[in-house]
Amino acid sequence: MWMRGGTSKGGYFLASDLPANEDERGQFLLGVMGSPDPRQIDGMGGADPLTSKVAVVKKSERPGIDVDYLFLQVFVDEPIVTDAQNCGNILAGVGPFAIERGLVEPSGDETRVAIYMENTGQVAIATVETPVDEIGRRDVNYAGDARIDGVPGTHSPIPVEFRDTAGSSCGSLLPTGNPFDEIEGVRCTLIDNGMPCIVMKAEDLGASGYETREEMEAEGFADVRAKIEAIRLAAGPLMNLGDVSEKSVPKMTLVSPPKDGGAVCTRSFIPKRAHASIGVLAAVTVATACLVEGSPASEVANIPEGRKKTLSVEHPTGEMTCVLAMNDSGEVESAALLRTARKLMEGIVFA
Ligand code: NQM
Repeated sequence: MWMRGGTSKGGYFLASDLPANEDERGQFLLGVMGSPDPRQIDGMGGADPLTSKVAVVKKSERPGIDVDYLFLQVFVDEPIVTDAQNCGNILAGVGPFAIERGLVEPSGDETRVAIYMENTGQVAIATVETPVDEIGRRDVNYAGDARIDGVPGTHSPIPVEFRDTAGSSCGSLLPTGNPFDEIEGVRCTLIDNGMPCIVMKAEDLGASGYETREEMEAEGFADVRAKIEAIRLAAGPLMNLGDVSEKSVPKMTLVSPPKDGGAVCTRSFIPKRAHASIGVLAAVTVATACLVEGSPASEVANIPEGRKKTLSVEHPTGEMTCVLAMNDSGEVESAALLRTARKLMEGIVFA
């Protein structure tokens, strides 16, 4: 099934429909997407990392969990398929897909789907609208009034809740134990609250932080991009990620003061191409960086009072609202976001 999940798009497969061998599965998915090729002309990929994504889903045998979800990033212009990162946008389509494929029985007008995210070993709960249709069956409803920036129109809401995401890939929230480290002369917060990210002040890199995606990918920004990549390669081992030269993590986010009444303004690289908006777990992680005392992000962010904080993370095409709940020690305990998803096509794909 091809679906849009949040602000990403990709192929959703039953695990049983894919080769069990990892190398064969990788080769198959490269063929499906048409990679490596900057235009992905011979495949389904959209010549953009945000549209060259795969969800592999199966019924879960874990107690209290409905389905297991493995996310795979198919690189556009390199022959790489990696499970080294999670994806909270593609996650938004997993609940509807699982119900459509009969892995989860709809249980009322709303069905809560407990999803084990295999990439990071954590759980997300997605709530999917499943009203009774005109022939008396409960079915996924995709139409509705929910709007997310980066996607035209409105769709049915899919609230997604995450718990215990700290250290998902790096072992701890702040893998170096510091609110910031200085790398290549730039103060950087190395942080993982669901997605390994490096958060830096845009001004420290000579950027405004309000560039468009096109400006960030233009020749005039090449020096900034080179600096960002040098920081990323140096930080990988410090974040317990090893050599990250062929990995899609850590993600790189420049932060600046909010411009549209939000909490913080962001510009992200994932990690080499500029993001059109911001990843879901990346937004949770960057919002968390704003709450770390002494971090560069905390210097530019506008943080509301209270234990339940609604933080609007501004990005190049709008904003993403994260609701972060804090525990007694002031740590982020859970995060909730609103996403939408839509079924685009189902059928047989050829590699
Ligand atoms: O951070 C893109 C996206 C993502 C990841 C990327 C994501 C997340 O926007 O949870 O969703 O960072 O490669 O789909």
